[in-house]
Amino acid sequence: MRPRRILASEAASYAGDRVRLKGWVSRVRVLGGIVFLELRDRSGSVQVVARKGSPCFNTAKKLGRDYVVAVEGEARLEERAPGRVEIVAAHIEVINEAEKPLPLDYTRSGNPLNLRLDWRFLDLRNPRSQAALKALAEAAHAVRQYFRSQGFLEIFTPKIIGQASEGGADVFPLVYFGREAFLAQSPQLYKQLMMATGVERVFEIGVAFRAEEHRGPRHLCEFRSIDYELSFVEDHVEVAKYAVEAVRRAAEAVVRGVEGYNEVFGEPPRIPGSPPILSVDEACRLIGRPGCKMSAEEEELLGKAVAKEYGSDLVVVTEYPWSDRPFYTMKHPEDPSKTRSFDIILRGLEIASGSQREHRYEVLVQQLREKGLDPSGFKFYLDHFKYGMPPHGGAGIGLERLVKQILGLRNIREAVLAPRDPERLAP
Ligand code: AMO
Repeated sequence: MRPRRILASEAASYAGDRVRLKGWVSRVRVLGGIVFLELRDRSGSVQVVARKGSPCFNTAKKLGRDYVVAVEGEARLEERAPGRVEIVAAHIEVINEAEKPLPLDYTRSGNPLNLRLDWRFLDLRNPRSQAALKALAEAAHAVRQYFRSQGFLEIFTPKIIGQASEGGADVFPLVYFGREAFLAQSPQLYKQLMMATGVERVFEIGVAFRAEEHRGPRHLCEFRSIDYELSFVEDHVEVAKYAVEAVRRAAEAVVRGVEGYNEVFGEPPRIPGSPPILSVDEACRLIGRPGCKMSAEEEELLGKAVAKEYGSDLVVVTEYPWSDRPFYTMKHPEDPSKTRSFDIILRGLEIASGSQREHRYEVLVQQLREKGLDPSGFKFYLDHFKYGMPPHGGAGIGLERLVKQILGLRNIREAVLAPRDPERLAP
């Protein structure tokens, strides 16, 4: 009978048994009559030793880094070995070789990001790089659980659509059987239309496309957006509470789920039970720039000021000017130059944006016109506002931005499997 196949992390619990492992050689050292190998698999690494005289000694000596191998031998507790266990190899099979040198030495830190992204699937052999994928998965899972626990229905909206959901700019056009269509910038119109159905609460974790020319560390042309929408809201502050709680749950899940979070990524973000909520005007005064627009630089300044003043890494900024917000945003009842809107700034970067929506048909048509958009292009959306649309609101949280900020990464491209930006279409 063939010995049981185990994972590297399980070796200690099989001490004394003959076992089989499959994985990659991450290190080879030949010390006199012994070859020490480090064997890596999805669970971690274990030391493998091949002694002179063993039938696999010669094979072991010829192995190179990143060879794919199968090792059979006895698991043995050994004080001097990392993890206090090693596999004494009796048989080593080379499953596949790896050319030398690798185009990316993924074990090093400090590789240029572009090279890392060119060789993303070698880069992802590095546990720190992989941690970002784990963080994405943990954050998405926690957010999904949170919204479900609050009675939100998960929906899946189309990504090929007939009109620019966020208004004119930054759309990727495509030809759809001879007709003009676009890749969805957001599920905005559809999540709002779901409010007409009576479901009252929906969310989606889906892809969003933006043809933005930005090449900086915060923008992608394709990102994942966590969207939610709910009916019968009183105002935008009520809406924001769901985003804050989703962000908190995501951060907690990442810290819990990413192995060695603190050693690798440092202190987790501080998100108090009731984080500060400041109007744009108040936020601008706090950073000593009265009347500012909350540019990216001003968001950074605000992040620092709020951390100092409130001991919080998260701040909700409200009441953005009408001129800066999309047509569907409800204007402020007391001052129509402002809106019932908010952004969430985590560690000095906008990670979410939302509002109470305009649900009154005539006002909405008027707002489209004010933004220079043609209401006839939005007929399928607008018409539903005539037949019993409740007051509602919602927000979109950028998943990659969220993970970037939770991990403290410098560039959003590190927080995505295969980034799409104006230059990059491969891998
Ligand atoms: P907005 O356009 O602000 O709002 O987007 C919501 C959130 O999505 C993220 N995001 C991006 N992430 C990476 N690259 C980009 N190019 C990019 N653009 C946006 C950000 C941002 O806060 N429909 C509204 C949301 C709503 O009101 O419900 C919307 O899309 O984290």
